[in-house]
Amino acid sequence: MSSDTANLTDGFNLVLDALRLNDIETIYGVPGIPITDLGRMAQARGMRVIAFRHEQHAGYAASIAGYLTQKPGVCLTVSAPGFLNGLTALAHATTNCFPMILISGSSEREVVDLQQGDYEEMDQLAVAKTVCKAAYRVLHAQDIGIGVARAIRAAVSGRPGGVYLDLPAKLFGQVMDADAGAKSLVKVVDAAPRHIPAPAAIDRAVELLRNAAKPLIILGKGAAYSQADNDIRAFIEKTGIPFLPMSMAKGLLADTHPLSAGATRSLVLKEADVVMLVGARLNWLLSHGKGKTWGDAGAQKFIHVDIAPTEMDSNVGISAPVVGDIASCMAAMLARVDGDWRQPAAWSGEVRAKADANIARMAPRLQNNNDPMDYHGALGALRTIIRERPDTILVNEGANTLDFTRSIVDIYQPRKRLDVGTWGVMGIGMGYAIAAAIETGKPVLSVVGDSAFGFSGMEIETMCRYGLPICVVVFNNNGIYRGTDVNSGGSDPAWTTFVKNSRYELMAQAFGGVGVCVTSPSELSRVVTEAIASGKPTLVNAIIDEKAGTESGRIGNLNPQSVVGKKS
Ligand code: OXT
Ligand code: ADP
Ligand code: MG
Repeated sequence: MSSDTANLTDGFNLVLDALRLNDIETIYGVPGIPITDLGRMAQARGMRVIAFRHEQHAGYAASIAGYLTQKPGVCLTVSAPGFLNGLTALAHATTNCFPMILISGSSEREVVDLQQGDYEEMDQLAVAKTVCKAAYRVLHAQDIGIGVARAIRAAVSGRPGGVYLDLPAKLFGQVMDADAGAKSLVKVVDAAPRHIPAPAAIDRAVELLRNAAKPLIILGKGAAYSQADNDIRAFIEKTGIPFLPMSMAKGLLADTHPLSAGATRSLVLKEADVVMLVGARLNWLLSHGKGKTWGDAGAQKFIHVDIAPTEMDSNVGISAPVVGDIASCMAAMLARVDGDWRQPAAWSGEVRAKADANIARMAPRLQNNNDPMDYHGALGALRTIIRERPDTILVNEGANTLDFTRSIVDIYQPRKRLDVGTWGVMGIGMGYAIAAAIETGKPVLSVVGDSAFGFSGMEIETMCRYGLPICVVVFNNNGIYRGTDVNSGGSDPAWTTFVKNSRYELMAQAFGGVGVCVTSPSELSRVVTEAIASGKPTLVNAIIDEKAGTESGRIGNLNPQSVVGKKS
């Protein structure tokens, strides 16, 4: 630094100072004008900058980093097209209640607002506002501290979500006195304040549960996010109430726990008389709390534990709303479980018996060593691997690949299953796997359909470049749902199919990783075990019988049907 700039700071430095002051040390992104030097300077300071091949995957990485750490994951992009690529992930973070900040460089306000055709011109702030929890723009270097503080607080407080921070190119070069700059920074105090539930709300909920004959606790990813693992487990074990985990809440208590109703979902949803939702919304994944899934009669009473008051009564009336942060709510409820709590033994016995019968029925199918594999044989092998290495993080996307993995592969520890979430989105695979490895240092096993993989496959290079301990298993059945579709109207391939016998494993080899093709469960087991033990970035092309899947997996009922039929 020359002597005439020694007492100065600038926008570049202030942005990084503000992030570091708030313990944000990792940035996911893609470089380019006007943020390339920001990334270089972050690296020079020892921050981790994880550069992806496409902003969407950097964004998904940031979103799941937020979920895993309770700190906002940061994604950094260039203006207009880079910003738009990151925006899908920002919307995804908001929809899934993950804290994330999308920071995008933007073009010059004066030119953008007069629509004079600047480089990558776009009113990014206006576009972002529609899909995130909050959006801010900083125009002056002295406001960077406040802008970053507001973004952090908005992302993690209350219901977590995505926040957009717009930083115009000119801001980065703005200089100011270094002391004044340091003073302008804000260390956010108590970014996610506890929301203590009202005692009367706890009374109401506990009374309902105490008097229920067939109570059920549904755990959602909000419960997993809250990291109230011990109190949630203690509450369930002390009350003896069966629990049903939503997919990303699997492992909060082990799937093999005697009170787990995961293997008898339809029975418990139909029969329960009091249902307590903890960090799970009554959205499509729970059939909106009504209809056939719930036994049609609408006889259940609901207790809903959630930080968002407006979530109450969203789909059905809630008899006992408990509004607060889950850690505070569960601590308060646990304190109310006394020695004379009567556990619903007849009900939990009924649930266990049905779950055990379903598990026993599935068991023989998981042992098969068919070549080519079906989903059960392949997942039977992977299930054993996770049982032996329960600290492994499982990332999962696809249709059949998703649904079979969810029910077959048991999870034993909290926040060890990451999947497509509220939107059922394809493309989270590589971003999630990379962030999970970076943020936790644990091995990652990513089980993805061949279609799902295609959405983020180029990030295999990112995985290899950073040498991450990720094993990606592509379930290759030559297509979306199945590989057998035919186009009845011409010579083009059916639009659900891919090139048959594609050599996905070569993609890892191309970038110096390990790439292997397997056709039987025993080979799959050997190769994945080796990959996890070695920690080497690996891609396994697992050939699955192309006839084995079904249309849309378990949610085929959501496909609209034509009453008219095909017309040529
Ligand atoms: O009790 P019952 O009898 O009901 O039984 C249940 C459990 O009790 C029992 N069970 C068990 N039995 C024995 N043992 C054990 N351990 C056990 N555990 C459970 O099993 C059943 C089922 O249990 P489950 O799963 O808990 O219950 P259920 O009824 O299924 O739960 C309902 C739901 C809704 C909660 C659940 O189904 C769910 O979570 N579903 C999520 C579905 C989802 O999100 N799917 C992804 C989207 S599909 C589609 O949209 C796709 N696209 C379009 C597209 C997307 N999505 N995104 C973008 C950006 N663009 C386009 C595409 C392109 S999928 C897709 C690609 C697909 O192709 P791939 O090649 O990737 O994948 P393949 O299909 O493999 O080819
Ligand atoms: P799932 O898909 O697993 O059912 P959802 O995403 O539908 O879960 O629901 C998550 C819910 O958890 C959201 O309604 C959100 O407001 C809530 N939530 C997230 N974090 C907390 C927290 N710390 N305390 C209370 N509620 C939370
Ligand atoms: Mg497929």
